[in-house]
Amino acid sequence: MGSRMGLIGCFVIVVSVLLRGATAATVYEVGDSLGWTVPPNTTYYSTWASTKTFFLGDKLSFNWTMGTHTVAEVSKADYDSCTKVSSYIGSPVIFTPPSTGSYYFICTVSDHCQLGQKLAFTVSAPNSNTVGSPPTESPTSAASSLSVGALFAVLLSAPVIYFLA
Ligand SMILES: [Cu+2]
Repeated sequence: MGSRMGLIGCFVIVVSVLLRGATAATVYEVGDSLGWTVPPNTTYYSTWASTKTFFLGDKLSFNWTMGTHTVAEVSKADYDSCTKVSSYIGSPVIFTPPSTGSYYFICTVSDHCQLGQKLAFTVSAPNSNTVGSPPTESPTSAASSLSVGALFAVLLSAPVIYFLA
C-alpha cells in the first residue's frame, strides 16, 4: 500500500514538473542581487538584460533598499536622453509586460539614469519557436527536455531502490 502511494506520489510530482515547465511565469529581480540602483558601470543593466529571455507572462521586480530611486517607463527617445517623466516611487515595483515588444525604464532621480540606472528589454511571445525565430533556440529546448528526462528517470528509479532496500 505504502509503495503504491509512493508510485502515485512520484507520478504526481512528474506531472506537476512537466506542467510547471510549460506554463510557469518567471519573476525577474532586476539587477539580481544588486537590485535597482546606481550600478557600478553604465552597461550593467543592459548586460543583465542580455543574459535573459523575457516571455509574455513574466514579471520584472524593481527592488531597492538603499537610497532614493524611481521606476519610470519611458519611450526609446526618453530612455536614450534620460528624460525625467512621472514615475513610480515605492519599492518594489513589479512590472508585468502587457504585450510583446520593447520596454524602456529609467530612474528619474538626480543623474542616476546618466550613471546607468536604465533598463531596456524585449518581451517575446511564449512558444515563439514557430515563425521567424533563430535556430539557436533548439539547443535550449533540447537541453530542458534532457533535464526533464533525467528527472523522470531519477523519480522512477526511486521506488525500485526502495523495494531492494
Ligand atoms: Cu536612482
